[in-house]
Amino acid sequence: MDDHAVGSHRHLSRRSLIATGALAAGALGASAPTIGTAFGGSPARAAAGVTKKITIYAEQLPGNLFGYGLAPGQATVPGPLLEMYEGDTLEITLVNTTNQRLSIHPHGVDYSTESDGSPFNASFNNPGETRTYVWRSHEMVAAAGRRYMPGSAGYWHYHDHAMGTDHGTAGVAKGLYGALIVRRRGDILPEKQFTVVFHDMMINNLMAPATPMFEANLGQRVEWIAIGHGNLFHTFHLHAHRWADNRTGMLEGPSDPSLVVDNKDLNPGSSFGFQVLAGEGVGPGAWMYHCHVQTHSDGGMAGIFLVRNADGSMPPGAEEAIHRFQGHTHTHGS
Ligand SMILES: [Cu+2]
Repeated sequence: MDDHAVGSHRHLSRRSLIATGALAAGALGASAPTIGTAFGGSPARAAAGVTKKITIYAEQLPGNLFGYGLAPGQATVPGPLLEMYEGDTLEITLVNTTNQRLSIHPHGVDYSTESDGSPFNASFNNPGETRTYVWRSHEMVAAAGRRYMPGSAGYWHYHDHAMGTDHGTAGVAKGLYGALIVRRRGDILPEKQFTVVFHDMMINNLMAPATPMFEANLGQRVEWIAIGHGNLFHTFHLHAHRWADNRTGMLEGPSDPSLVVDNKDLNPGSSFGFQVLAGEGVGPGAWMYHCHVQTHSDGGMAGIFLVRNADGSMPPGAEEAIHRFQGHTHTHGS
């Protein structure tokens, strides 16, 4: 994820973070040291407060779709998975190669009205126009007593907010969306990452059996980022795996009270993420992920999580299950 770093500097000093915290807690007169750096010696290797500059190309795709890509001709649905560490700034030069008004609007991070990506704030790209959007992030800040102001860390997402309507309804419908992860230093990094967007009756704008098949080898640490869009309410279910319903999906100790789930609401505009060890406790196989609204799963909102053997070979029964899935007739729910 640092591949795109062009220049880096400390955009926000420790001092200014403290000042920000002091402002937030000012009325209560609390001192406000940041605690985000208390996790020293983390496996995550980014320096504090770097600015990463990337260029994103918005392009029209076959099938009346639109996508974001990190290079010309490489737009995809969903768009590229963007990552940053708390404290980092992402400076995005969005090149609009299309004949449509569009933008890029993030969830979860900090931005000015100029980077809002909404026509409401006159923040969008006209057809053919290039515009820069700046997404900032910050670490958790101690407030009064035992309280903390949340940092930016989370499984977030970004999407168009200008095509078709002032809410980007046409852009979202046509594929202008993607995942955004803000990590806390010390977070465990995954070996594989899957972005799953439940959008109307589709997954990543596809319906079964054309929906994505995600693959991992037994024991690999895989990270799922689930995003909801459109006009329907969904529930995301993953077979044979479970996660803690918190920021990371992992428990922080034996007394961590986080609820452990294998099914979670995934409604328009919401997102969550988690990591699992592929096939942990259940073994390899072709496992299903799907929307658990029955008319939606019947209607094509299902896909395969193929957990291969640790050596990458196919486990018994998996080929047959995949074949069964591909031959399966889905009725279209309304
Ligand atoms: Cu659904």
